[in-house]
Amino acid sequence: MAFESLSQKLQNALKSLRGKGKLNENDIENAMREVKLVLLEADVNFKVVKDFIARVSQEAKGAKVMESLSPAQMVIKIVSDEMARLMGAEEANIKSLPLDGSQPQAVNIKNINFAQNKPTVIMVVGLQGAGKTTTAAKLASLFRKHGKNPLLVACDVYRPAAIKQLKTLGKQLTIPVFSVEDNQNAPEIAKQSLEEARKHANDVIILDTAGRLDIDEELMDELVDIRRIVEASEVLLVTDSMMGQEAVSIAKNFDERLNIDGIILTKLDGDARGGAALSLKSVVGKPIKFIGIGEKLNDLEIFYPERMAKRILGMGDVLTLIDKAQEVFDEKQSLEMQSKMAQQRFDLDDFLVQLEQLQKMGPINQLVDMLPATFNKKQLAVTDVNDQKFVKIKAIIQSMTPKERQDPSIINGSRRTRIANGSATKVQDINALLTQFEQVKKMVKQMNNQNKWRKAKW
Ligand SMILES: Nc1nc2c(ncn2[C@@H]2O[C@H](COP(=O)(O)OP(=O)(O)OP(=O)(O)O)[C@@H](O)[C@H]2O)c(=O)[nH]1
Ligand SMILES: [Mg+2]
Repeated sequence: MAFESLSQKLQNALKSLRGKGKLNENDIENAMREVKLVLLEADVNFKVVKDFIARVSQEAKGAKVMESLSPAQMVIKIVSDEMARLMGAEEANIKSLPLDGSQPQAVNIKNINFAQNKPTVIMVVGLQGAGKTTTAAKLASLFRKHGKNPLLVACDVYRPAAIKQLKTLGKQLTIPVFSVEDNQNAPEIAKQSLEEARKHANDVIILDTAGRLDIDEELMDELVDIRRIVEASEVLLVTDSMMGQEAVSIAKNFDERLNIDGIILTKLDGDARGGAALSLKSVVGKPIKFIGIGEKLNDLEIFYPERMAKRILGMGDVLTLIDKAQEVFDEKQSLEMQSKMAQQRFDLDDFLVQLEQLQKMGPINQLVDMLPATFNKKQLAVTDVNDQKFVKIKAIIQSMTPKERQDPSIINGSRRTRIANGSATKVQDINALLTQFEQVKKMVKQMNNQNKWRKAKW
């Protein structure tokens, strides 16, 4: 997951506080000294660390914490809140999903300034190889999921390969790409794209711009020109999280010239240390709006500071998990499933549907990282099936009679042999599948209970 080492070390640094009935100032100072080292090691800006430690220490030494029954928990909460603040929580970029179980609004990307009565123009800028082109395509796909009709525009005119790359991505997504061959005037292409968008009723225009190895005046002038001509609603800087403090100074530079609106931090699936994410907001003053978490076109998440802080501290990020589930799971189907679960009627057909949907949510290890450390993560491993295994499971279930699928308890020895023969598998495979089914049944029940509890709490 993102920031794995930072996450591990921070949790270790705070571990010493656990199990203590009461905390004194010394305990807190010792823990904070460790937290400070961990943050510096993660390449967080020195001044940012200093202020952070001062704020957390002051709050943690307050009477409320010292006298509370679970002081360690309270300190961890303070660290989490302050970390969220570092990453921009104060602005509450985006409203979270409704917690009462109601469906979110069609467009909940509240961190984007969508223009009224005209297409919203979003400029994607950044240095070479930061991930601009990929991110432009990912953004288009995300906006479409939220009911928009995007147009991608190739403004990186210096390399023919750049235009081709964007076109290929557009094709994969079936999202239109506007380009003008043999024209090296990026501002003019940007201008023409407004007309194109009007013609095709595109309400969001995403401009993929050229990168350079270093900040250079010529590029900045061009970007300033484009921004002015198209009256961009959003200038989003794409920057590589692996670059640490370097990413922060790049952002500062871009902001001084272009007055950026936000930052998209890419490659968080790599082993970035966390320094960029934790310093950007304080140093540059602009929020991180999205994060790139992989090379695939749906590997882009809206950035929620609170959720990220919780993930880093091992407190889980159940909300993102629910977001992902909502993208994949058909609502009606989910409700049906829930009612079946409640009545203990979850059968093997449902099991197959669940497995299929879980697979669509992404790799299991990405999901496991979002669960609180207290969750029995081993249980989830039973749902970790690759395509090959899935085909086998499907064949087995399809070789059962409807009655067997509804009530697997009737599947005795001779039925097992028949099913194995019918699906070209072994009796052991049938046994394994039935055990797995029982485990998933238990897990879904546990999740359901947690869900009920969550709804009741809020
Ligand atoms: N792992 C990972 N790779 C990413 C991510 N975002 C982009 N990449 C990869 O980074 C490489 C560069 O991405 P591009 O989108 O071409 O970068 P660019 O900024 O447009 O590059 P130039 O146009 O050459 O300036 C590609 O191989 C992408 O697949 C991410 O979030 N995670
Ligand atoms: Mg590019």
